[in-house]
Amino acid sequence: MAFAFTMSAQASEIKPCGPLPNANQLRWQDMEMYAFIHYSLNTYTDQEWGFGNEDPQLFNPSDLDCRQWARVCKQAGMKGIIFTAKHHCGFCMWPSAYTEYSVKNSPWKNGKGDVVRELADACREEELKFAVYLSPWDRNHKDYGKPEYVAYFRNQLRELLSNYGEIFEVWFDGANGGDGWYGGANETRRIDGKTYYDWAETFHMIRELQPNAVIWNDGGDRGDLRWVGTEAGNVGETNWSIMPGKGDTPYQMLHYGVEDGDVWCPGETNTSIRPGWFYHEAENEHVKSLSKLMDTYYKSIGRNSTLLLNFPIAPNGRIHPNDSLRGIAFKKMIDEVFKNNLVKEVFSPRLQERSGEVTLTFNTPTAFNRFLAEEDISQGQRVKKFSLEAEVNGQWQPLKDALVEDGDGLTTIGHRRIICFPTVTATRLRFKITDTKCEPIIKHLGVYLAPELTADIPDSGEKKSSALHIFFGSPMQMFIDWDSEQTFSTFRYLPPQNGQNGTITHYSLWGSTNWSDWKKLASGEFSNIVNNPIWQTIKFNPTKIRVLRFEANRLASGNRMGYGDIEVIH
Ligand code: FUL
Repeated sequence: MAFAFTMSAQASEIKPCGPLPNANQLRWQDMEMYAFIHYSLNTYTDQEWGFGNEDPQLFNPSDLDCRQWARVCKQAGMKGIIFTAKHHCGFCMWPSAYTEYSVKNSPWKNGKGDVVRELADACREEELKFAVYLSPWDRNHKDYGKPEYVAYFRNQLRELLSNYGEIFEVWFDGANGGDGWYGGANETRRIDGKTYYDWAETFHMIRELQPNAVIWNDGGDRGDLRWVGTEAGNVGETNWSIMPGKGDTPYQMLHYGVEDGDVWCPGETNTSIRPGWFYHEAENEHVKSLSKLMDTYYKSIGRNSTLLLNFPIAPNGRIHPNDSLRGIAFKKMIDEVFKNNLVKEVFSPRLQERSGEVTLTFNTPTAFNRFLAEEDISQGQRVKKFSLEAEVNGQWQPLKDALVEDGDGLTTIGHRRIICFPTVTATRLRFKITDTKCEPIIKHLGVYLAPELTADIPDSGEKKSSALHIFFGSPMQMFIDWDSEQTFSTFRYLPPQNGQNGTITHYSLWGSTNWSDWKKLASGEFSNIVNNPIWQTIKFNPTKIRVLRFEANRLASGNRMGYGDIEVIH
């Protein structure tokens, strides 16, 4: 195979182009994939958000093993772990000196344990980096909403950043749901997320205590990286690592970045390996399928983002085998896809000016279905648009990104861009940069043949619902949302297969395109579902929706809706 450049690649002075990443951001982006671990009292109350009054006595894992978490994450290809040191419920997983609401008042290790310490040590043993999530919202603390709480929050952050070695990222959740226990007040408290926490002061402290850490923040003061506006596991196919330095961050901005901003602020795609962030036994069969995880990989790391993949901890204190097996299979599949780069030559061209072009020539017709390109982001993000063409039987044919519905999807490259398309057998591949902010600097190209994956493997534990983004608004209300509007006409519900607890007997189904105007699609009864718990099919007029709301109006027993599987059909 040979390269042919239509533009010469000579070393001229590199001209500056927009904001540049700093050393911390570059190091962080190179981590590519790292784990989230969600573990707290919620694990023992089967909740996603604790109210703040849950009893610390519930925290008594029989077999807590942070080394198992670290080993699983390492084998799943994760380069580090971010741990929920304190979630919204306020329970601290380390014995903070500033509260009694922590592991020190739990039966685990007679109150002498420290999960943050054990995990930090385990990460070091496995050569993983370590980081902390500290929820600014605290539904336990009596002073939440007053200045005293902000001092408390900073004290806790100081403990975490001073006592556990090097921290690679500090993660602040933007959620502020309002109601909570708040020391017994049991009320709704609203704060102004932009001013209440005085982030500038907190950031200053972080820079002092952990100068190599990157800061996550989703609004107000700009951190070093940004949320991508969804927890479904994808960022926009156009993804600029650039943001305005100030002001609000609407969804579009979080999801796509901006072409002309003044700060470097790349996206981090966070999602869970199962529907919830915390462990729920009812989700054991809903661990995301391999094809769904690969889809997430292409739509995060393959779109100039990092991937923060969550592994919940089960009540016994370990990662459940379904999650660990799937995580490890995910890493094996990534290795399999990228093991043989068909671009053999060492590649270091600087495609000049605004129309750089490379033609890769294969000696014999060669099959491939993935294209990869990387910009040298230390010099900024430059490429706006490119094209790909394959020469098949002497004819040039355009390739488009199969994971994008509208257009060809060939916009922006950044740290890494991966384009997936159906297998072609071609003699040449032409990569052309068609629009760029300034002289493009491409540092790496790859062409691969990935194995085909079926979306679902029957009876292997891979569920149809694992391809959906599902979450619960309440124990009786489930939401399913998509990135864009889709037309559906059928909803299918498989009740829990291990007893009637949570089985829905009466339901209503609603659709919306904007989360505020809801159209009733259907309501009724699932007849005989208790005696015969099989798939139930609801048909409705084809309707354009972005989000579905499935409500349980009555359950056969229990007080939380359950499901074996869900399917939504066009
Ligand atoms: C969200 C939180 O409310 C969830 O519980 C979870 O921690 C997720 C990572 O961020 O905003």
